[in-house]
Amino acid sequence: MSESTPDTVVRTRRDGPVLVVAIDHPPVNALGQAVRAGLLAAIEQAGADAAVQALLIVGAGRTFIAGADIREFGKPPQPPALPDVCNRIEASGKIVIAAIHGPALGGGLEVALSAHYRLALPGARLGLPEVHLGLLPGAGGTQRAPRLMGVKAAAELMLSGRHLSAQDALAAGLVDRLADGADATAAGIAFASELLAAQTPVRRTRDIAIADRAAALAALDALAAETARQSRGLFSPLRIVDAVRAAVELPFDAGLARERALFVECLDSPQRAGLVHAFFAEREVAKIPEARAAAPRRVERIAVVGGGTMGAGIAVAALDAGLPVTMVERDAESIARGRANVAKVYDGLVAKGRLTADGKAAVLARYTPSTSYDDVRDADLVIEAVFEDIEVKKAVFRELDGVAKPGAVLATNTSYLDIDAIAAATARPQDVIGLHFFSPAHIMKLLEIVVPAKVGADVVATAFEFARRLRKTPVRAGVCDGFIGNRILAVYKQAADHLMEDGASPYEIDEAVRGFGFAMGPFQVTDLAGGDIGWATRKRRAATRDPKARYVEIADRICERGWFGQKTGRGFYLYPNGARTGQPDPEVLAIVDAERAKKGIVPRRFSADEIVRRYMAAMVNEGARVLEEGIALRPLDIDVTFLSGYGFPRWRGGPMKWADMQGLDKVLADIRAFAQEDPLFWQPAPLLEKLVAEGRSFDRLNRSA
Ligand code: 3H9
Repeated sequence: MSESTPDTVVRTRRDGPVLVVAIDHPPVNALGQAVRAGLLAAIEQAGADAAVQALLIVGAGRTFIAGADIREFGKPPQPPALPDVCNRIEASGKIVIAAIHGPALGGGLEVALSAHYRLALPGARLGLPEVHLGLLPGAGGTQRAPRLMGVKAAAELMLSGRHLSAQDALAAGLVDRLADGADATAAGIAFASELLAAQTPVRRTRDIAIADRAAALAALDALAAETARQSRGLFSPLRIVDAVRAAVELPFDAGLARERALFVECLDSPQRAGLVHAFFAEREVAKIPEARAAAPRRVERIAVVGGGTMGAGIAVAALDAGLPVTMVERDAESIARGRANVAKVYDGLVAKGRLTADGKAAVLARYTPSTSYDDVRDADLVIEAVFEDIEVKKAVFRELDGVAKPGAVLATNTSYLDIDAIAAATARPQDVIGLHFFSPAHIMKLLEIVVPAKVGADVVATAFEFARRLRKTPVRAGVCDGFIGNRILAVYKQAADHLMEDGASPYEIDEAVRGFGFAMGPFQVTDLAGGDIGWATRKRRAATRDPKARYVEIADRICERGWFGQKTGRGFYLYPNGARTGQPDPEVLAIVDAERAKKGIVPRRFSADEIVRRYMAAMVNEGARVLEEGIALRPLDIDVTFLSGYGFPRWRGGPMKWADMQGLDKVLADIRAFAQEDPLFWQPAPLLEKLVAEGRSFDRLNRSA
């Protein structure tokens, strides 16, 4: 991108009286400095050339313009600024037309709104998604969109960040005309010729008056109240409402100035840094060495072994991606349950009116239940999702080894177990990989792709390609107990248990963690997942646990009573009459007190801030260990794991980005202070100490990987 010059990224050519201005800046025609300069030069060129009567702006490739160049945010601004370019386009004395054939997003749509006329082709997608990056439209979008589509509709478009189709954009008033086909230049020239023939004058969006200001302001008040309730600490949504309010209350230029001031506030906010990090990290995760080294194998048919909640969720995810799925269970009763688990998902969609009965039948026609392993013969990929027990899994893989065709990828959905050992149960360890889905598997975005020692690079590449087809977010992980996510979870969960035993109630801990931005606290998560799951893991680990390590027994006491959370009506919380939201339980507090007394612990108070600092320090410290052991390739892989699978607040960018923004020295200082009480649990990770000593950040490791 750095070699781009204005004349290479913005090309102009004359077609009769029309100057065609084509933005050609792969991959997505983002409005970097050279593109902005090129657009400005094109406007000047048109103004100076008497033969030019109209300008047509088009985008080369699949995109019209994807918006401002996100990589430039946080760096010193380089002129010309986008708002100035947009104002200059609008001020043109010759008519300007934008012909949109693909995504016109953010600044890209703002360029189009500055044009005098807009044409959309079938592939067009129009939106102002800046809110997802912690921003607001900063090149006139908050002032021009309300003038074209109405104040309420414009504010809702910006607050949701959603994209409009060509049809919807026409109905909303954002475009003037639809055209068929995919050739925006030809359609645009035809439209321009028509406008010129009719001697259509320039039509500037800024000159459109906003109708019924009182109603518009009332609508904005209602939106502001709703946004304040729903945006859970997000910074930019309320500023969006303020900027749109300026469009109603102020003259156009004063409105632009207000928009600019609010945009800069958002640009400078740590939330913007976190959200932009998340945007790029989610795209970087798929860039792994194996994908560069090998081509994926073909996957046309898949088989799932196991029809429980996980197996059914995986089957649905694959069916939704258009793949035929065979599900194998050991007997008629189990396969009937598996089939019911799959059908239940589609019945739910039919009940909500999101799928027709015919649509359901069409999907289920691709689903084949079976009680015979012979039916996996044709599968290109087999995913095992049976009971979480190493001997059971090995037996399944031995069986698969006997029937699967040569070259089939054999995947296990284990969340903790040793995949090298599972692979060794077959004569083809090069084909065995981990695909760790998260429950519910057809909804959760995260897919940990776990890479055992002997697996072939092409199998890893196949798994990433499969994730892409399923529209999952894949993260590459190495083999260890819990891989990236559950391994780190186990450690910060222990920090939460220590806090509980030392004096904070589970309810205070959950509240502090929610205050940080997580959707749920750790004890709510335990209740939702089922306390018995963690209990089984703790029992499994009991034999290998360091006898000197601190072990909190409170959760065991709760499980011993059969209180496994929501599904049993009580866990850490009470769920009377099947309630989904729990209530604090005085009996749980009594159990906590009794356990403290047993160990002679005198409870002390923890502020919400201290709870969060301990919780996060444990997460970051274990994250650093996961990195130095090579379980995660880069810090960003840990960030994406937590953003897409563990409810980590997106605007904080992920745990490692959060640590960078705090300052790694501060996080390390906390760990050292906590180590005064428990030096075994709070041993600083050597990588964290090294980075602090060298004055480096996790982000530096992202860039050097
Ligand atoms: C804005 O406009 C602010 C203004 O209001 C005010 C300014 C003053 N910049 O997603 P993909 C890269 S804020 C730089 O995989 P797809 C992306 O990282 C902006 N780079 O493709 C990837 O790079 P790589 C508002 C960008 O086909 C490559 O392009 N706009 C940008 O699945 C391909 O991306 C948005 O928020 C960018 N703006 O989807 C739109 N966009 O190959 C953000 C993408 O090295 N973009 N890249 O990994 C999108 O939503 C999708 O990229 C898009 C294409 C739908 C366009």
